[in-house]
Amino acid sequence: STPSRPQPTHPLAVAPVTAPEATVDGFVEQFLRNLNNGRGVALSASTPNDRYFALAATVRDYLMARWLEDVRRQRTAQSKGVAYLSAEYLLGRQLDNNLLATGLTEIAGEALAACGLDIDEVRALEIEPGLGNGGLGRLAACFIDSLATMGVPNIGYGIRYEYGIFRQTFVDGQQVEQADSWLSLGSPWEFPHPEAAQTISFGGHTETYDDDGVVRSRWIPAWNVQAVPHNYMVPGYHNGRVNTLRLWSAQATQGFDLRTFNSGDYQEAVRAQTYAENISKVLYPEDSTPQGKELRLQQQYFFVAASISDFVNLILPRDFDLTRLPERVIFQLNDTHPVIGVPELMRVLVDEKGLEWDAAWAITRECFAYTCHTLLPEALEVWPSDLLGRLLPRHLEIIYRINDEFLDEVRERYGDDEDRIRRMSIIAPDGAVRMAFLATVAGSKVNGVAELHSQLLREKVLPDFDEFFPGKFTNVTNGVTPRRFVKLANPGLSRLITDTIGPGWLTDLDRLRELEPFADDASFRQAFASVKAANKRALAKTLHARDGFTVDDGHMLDVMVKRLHEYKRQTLKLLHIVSQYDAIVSGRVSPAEVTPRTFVFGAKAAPGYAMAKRIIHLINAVGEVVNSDPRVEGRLAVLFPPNYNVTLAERVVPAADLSEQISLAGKEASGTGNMKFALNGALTIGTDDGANVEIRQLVGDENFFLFGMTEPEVATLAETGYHPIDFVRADENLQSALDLISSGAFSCGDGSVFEPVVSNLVHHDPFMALADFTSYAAAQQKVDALYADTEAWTRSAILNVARSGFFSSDRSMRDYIDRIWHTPPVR
Ligand code: 73E
Repeated sequence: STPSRPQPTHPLAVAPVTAPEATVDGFVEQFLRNLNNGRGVALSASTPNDRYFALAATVRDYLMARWLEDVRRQRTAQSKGVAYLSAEYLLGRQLDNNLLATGLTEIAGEALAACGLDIDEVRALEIEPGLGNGGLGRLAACFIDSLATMGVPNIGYGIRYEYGIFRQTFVDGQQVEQADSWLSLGSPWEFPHPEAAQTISFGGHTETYDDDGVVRSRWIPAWNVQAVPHNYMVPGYHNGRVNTLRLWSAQATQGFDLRTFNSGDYQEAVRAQTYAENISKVLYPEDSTPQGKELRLQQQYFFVAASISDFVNLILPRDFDLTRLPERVIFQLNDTHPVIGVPELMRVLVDEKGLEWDAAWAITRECFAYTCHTLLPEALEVWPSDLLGRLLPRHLEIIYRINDEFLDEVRERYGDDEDRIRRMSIIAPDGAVRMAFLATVAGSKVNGVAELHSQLLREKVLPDFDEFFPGKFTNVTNGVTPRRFVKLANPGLSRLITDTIGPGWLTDLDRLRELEPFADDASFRQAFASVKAANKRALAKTLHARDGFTVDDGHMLDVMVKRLHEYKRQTLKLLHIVSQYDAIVSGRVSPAEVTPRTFVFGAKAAPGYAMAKRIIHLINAVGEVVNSDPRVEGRLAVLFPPNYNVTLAERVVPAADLSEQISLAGKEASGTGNMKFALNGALTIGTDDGANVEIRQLVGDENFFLFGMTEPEVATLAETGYHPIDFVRADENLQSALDLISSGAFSCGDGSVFEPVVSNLVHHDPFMALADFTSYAAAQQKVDALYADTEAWTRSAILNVARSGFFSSDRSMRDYIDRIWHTPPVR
């Protein structure tokens, strides 16, 4: 039943919602009101958590009027919006970002000071919502920031995991995972609406029935759960716009079974509830690997079905003509995780709304677009048909029909080319459903995330589809939000930029080009270098407080932060560190000849990825030995702060001198850390992979340290047969670095500890780290040479900043709008 609409008579009740006054007094008043009325405490009796909540609530209050207005506008306007479907949003802390968006940072600081509080202490209490694994989830967060800032109507849909990405600790150098109970103290940023829950069904069977002479199919599900929306504000930067992020939480349809409970079987009484609520319990801690788990498919369907129903049944007007759905929405599929939405929209249109199959298919094909984020063939999701059929029987039927009709079209075009039909079938020979194929057939567009990636996607992963669907494939190179990753993370650089080129660049990042001439200005270089030095000191302070580390002032900061994966090649970096250490301790070079460097690693390994965990152990072991060996004379240090996350990234990125982007060419789809570093004035040492290619093109060869095989060279080597041992024999530094590890130098003399890592490299080396070692070491020598010339280095660093404006996620959003979404131009 529809709730009755209120009929207000009081003038206040019909007036638009207003924000508190944007003054220190106004802020203090609102803050105290939130503390007293919201938390039920007096200032004098408040805990730090009370203050954090009251501060967050106050910032929210300033955004509320705009949010309500934007929600209203987006409902009444008949314009097309973007519904971004993503299983991950790696948001980072909200307080600072929302203060920045509202322009209240200074007022809030003064207001809290007037209450006798230090805003920095309050701010430090925020636990970031780690609802993502890495780049893919962080990209989604950057995109919704950009859309709000550009004033593009958008709703982000995802899952409110009760536990986000695990908290990483090290015990004896080994990764130990802890649950990320980010909600244990509550979350001040979310608005739960249990009354607006959607019912999501699973299991059961299908049956056919006669609908006025037409045979139709319907789904008789076996069980269901409630999807409870939790709304988050997504404020634009200084534009008064606020979009919505809607994350779904699973709740049991019925609470617990009272009769069973009273009979004494407590566990049985809550079994169904526990089962249902497990769906949104925890984020899968995988990155770039498929996870063929039933619960994961449940999660995917759960949030996608809730989101589609939300849009179709609640956001659209009741009498909306669904044949016009493509005029109102584009569902952007963030990788294959939400692709089950394709058969779900078909089911809604055909089974629930009574549309004809062909009409529904025409609508569906226009309403979806698919972004692929990987090239690793093993990372393309497939669902065994028995699993899919058990959990979602009607969807499997729909997928079969989509596939049958698609393969008919293929036959029509190519005749009985059975080989091609087998290659292109959405259903694999073993019966599994290939979700990337389904997304490609259904999507109006398919995009990769960097030029090289999109090219390889077309040529190597989906060539038959590229031929079959001319014009369907496109590229949108990733980007990052400069609000969080320049302005918030690097206030010193931001101030220097504004002092130099004036304001406005933060929403028009190409304007960084105006910094170019200042690369030749000695006083600007000096100011730039002192910002970098201050950022390094700030990082040193953070790492000292957080992990007890000391960072030497004079060191180059050489940083590799990203998920631990063999294709990213943390081992390549590590072998180079070991070889430098080896050169010192064996007396081949004196410490004085070595450029003082601190190597910073940050990386989580998927809990089930044994090799990745061993590599983490090895990095820590090498650090322990190198850092304490007096023969090194403090010239080299290896720091591996645990639990790298967005909050730490905001400290590490602005402090870095050198950015390590050293994946095997053809494996890293794009990378986005690479962009963050370049924008903050780090130079990149990198392969010709992912977005590195575009970074190098833009910043110029002379401001980028390129090394390693190109993708075609990698392909040729793989074809002709790769024998890592040949490369070991050809480089004695490499040989002795490997020998040193094998000798037990980093494992108390016990060579067996890291033997699996060494033998995997020497005998298999699936990502060809050894083949690129010599070239990598040579590039590192060039790094040392340039670093020795402080002025030249700073000049290059400035040019990296000036030429990286392209990597704003605002530009990515413009490209999506132009090439894929065709949403109306931004006002
Ligand atoms: O190259 C990155 C890319 O920059 C890629 O590895 C990453 O997405 C980033 C953003 O486009 C990515 N993550 C995943 N696949 N590609 C993934 C796969 C399964 C689960 C979680 C994440």
